Amino acid sequence: MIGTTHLAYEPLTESSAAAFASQLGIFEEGAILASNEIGDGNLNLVFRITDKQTGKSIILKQALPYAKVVGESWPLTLQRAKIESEALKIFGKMCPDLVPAVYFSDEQMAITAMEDLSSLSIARTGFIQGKTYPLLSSHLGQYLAKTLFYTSDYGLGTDKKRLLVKEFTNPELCKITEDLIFTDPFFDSATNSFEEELRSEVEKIWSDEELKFHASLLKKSFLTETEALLHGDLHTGSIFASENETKVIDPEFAFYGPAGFDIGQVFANLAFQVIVNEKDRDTFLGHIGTTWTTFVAEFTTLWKTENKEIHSIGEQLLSFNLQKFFTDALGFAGCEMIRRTIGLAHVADLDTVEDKLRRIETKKQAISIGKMLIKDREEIKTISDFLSVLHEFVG
Ligand code: SR1
Ligand code: MG
Repeated sequence: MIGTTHLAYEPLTESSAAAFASQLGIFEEGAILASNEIGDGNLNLVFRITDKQTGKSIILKQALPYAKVVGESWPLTLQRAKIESEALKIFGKMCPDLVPAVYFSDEQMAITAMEDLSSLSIARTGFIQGKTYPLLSSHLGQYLAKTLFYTSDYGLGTDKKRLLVKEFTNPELCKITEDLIFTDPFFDSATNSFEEELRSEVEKIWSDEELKFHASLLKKSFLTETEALLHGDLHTGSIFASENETKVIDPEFAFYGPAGFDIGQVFANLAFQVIVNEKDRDTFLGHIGTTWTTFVAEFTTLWKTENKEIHSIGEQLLSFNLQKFFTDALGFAGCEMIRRTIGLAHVADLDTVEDKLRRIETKKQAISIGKMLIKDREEIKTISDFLSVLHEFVG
């Protein structure tokens, strides 16, 4: 295994990544390694390192000291690499089948070596190519229930949870989310980006005081609540999928926050497919429903069987918490939908709709659904209500 103390940070190249990987004790001594930079995310370098003879491969992920999506004018510290590797280890213990294995991490070099998932596809990319991944939503429901329960006061116990809250403060990435999801889309901010044809819809958002009040309530919840250790960026670009498997990657935004935030990001990103994918619309509505019903069933079991807060086991508090998570999730989903449509870091589900008129139409639908979820989240009481409302909006 490589010594770490002497390593000073420098961004890897394809050849230095191969040299680094060869020292990790993962490959045979003298193996000839191929290295390819395959990162298409917003923040990091990602190398696939393959032993040319055996085909064995790993992923080396390295944080850059700036946001790749914008460039060096947006500096970022490297602390997120440690947050990500620690979060992967924690979530991996709770859901070993749903999280990539971590082989090695180095804080100075901001590197994590992990399982190569290239036999799977990024779920968003697969959706756009027409895949629907039948097990995705039951897997996501289980992932959400386990990670959100086991890191909560109820699953972890209050003393251990307090220590973990401190470990996962993650101020820099939380600030990105705070600005990009809860602030900038609701004002004329330079980070926003949208087609001119959407301007009148966007200006309506900026002048809608009721909407902005509700967005600021959701922002307050994001800033102040510490219900569970969240993934923090659980969109469909953070999920690898195949017909049989699902793996949740990239928890560099992990922090203690409101449980509904992760659930809401899943809802929102599946809802983009409900909007654009007429052929598989019912399947994606089904995915949203199954995510929630699986989450409720699994969370309820964990609550009743593994609750560390002996005084909290009552059914009434369980129902209260589940209803709160659901209402919060709807509001957070609304913010995510608006942000991914008119803010920074759009989603390919909408941006790759080729026909411009249709693209604008789908984006208007995303904005309308987002606004409705933010303002009317308290009125949508059940998952059936939510699915009916979504169905009505997409006609
Ligand atoms: C500057 S980072 C932009 C976005 O990329 C990440 O995946 C998060 O979604 C973040 O908001
Ligand atoms: Mg990411």
